[in-house]
Amino acid sequence: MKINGLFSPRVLTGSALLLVISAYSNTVLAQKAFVVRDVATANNVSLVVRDFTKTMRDGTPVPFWVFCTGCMGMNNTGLTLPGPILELTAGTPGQVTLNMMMAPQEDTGSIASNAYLGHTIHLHGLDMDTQNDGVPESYAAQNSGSSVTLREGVTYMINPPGTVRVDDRYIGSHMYHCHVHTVKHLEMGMYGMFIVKGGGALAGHINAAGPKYDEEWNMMLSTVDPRYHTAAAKGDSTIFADYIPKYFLINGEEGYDVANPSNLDLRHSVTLAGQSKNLVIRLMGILSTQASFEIRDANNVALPFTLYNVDGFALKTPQTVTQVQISPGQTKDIMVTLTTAGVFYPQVQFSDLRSAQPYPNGLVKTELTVVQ
Ligand SMILES: [Cu+2]
Repeated sequence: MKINGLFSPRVLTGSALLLVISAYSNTVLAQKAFVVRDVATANNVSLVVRDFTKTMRDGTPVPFWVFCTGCMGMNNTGLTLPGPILELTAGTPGQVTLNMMMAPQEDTGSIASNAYLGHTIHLHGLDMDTQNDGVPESYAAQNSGSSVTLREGVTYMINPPGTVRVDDRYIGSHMYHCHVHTVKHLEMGMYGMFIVKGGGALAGHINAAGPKYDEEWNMMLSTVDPRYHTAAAKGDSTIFADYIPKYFLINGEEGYDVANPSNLDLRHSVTLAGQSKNLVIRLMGILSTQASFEIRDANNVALPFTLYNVDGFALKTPQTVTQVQISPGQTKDIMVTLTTAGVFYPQVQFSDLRSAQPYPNGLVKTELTVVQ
């Protein structure tokens, strides 16, 4: 499904799934049609894994493996990188099933004898018990030394009947990703956002103690080393000995184009309607580099915002800053209060994990338009 025009969230209610339509632009330069991404509640959702070739801005096709909710059977439309956003209301039961039918594999052979085969879902940040944590090594330790069952696809139970682990403390942004041969499968795109939201009186709050927000914008930061995406990059290949990222992504998009500053691929619009508006930006780092986030105005001045959550948990004391760092595996939820009309540039500078040197092509800009 596609819609045209500026960000326009709509809510559709279905029988089992709540689909929220959010907007992302695609990488086609000539047309700015937005790609629509599904948000599924994690109360009962089934995911499959599909091949997905993305043409990068420089024309290079890069193969990915992505999670998909609506791709049962031969229906492979609606593939996105990252996969669908999973949302769960704190304290409610959740079931996330990985259906392995037609899933692309890293290698060939028997899943029983090749540890690099199969896929899992690790609910990063939710402190799951071992049976539901999607980590082959710890699963094998509890299951006669074998992780085959796990890697063949299972149902992950969050807050199973009689048990509540993911409660109001978890309101914030988490992630999910495959944990089989993570160095390969993560890079291939097997990740998505997992957002825990408050229910009842906490609906629309940034965390259990924090304020309400009016608008939300989720940003998943990732990086791509195309060498990892080749067929030769499998098993214990020496390709994995180093990591040389070539593409830097927010929500699977390359954003700001240094060669063409007027081209912006990620946009969000907020209408004030005579009031100030609180915009929460959830930053999720599934990246293999370091990253720093800022919001700059048209004069390149960094705006202050408040950091409320780190790794999906509330800070005791929120911090007002002009920059936050996002490390691999980290999430940070910030809130900015918008009071005046204008165009602003939330942006991420990716930098080398070891040397801390910014990558010259590692500035990814988005555009926030605030209208009265
Ligand atoms: Cu996998």
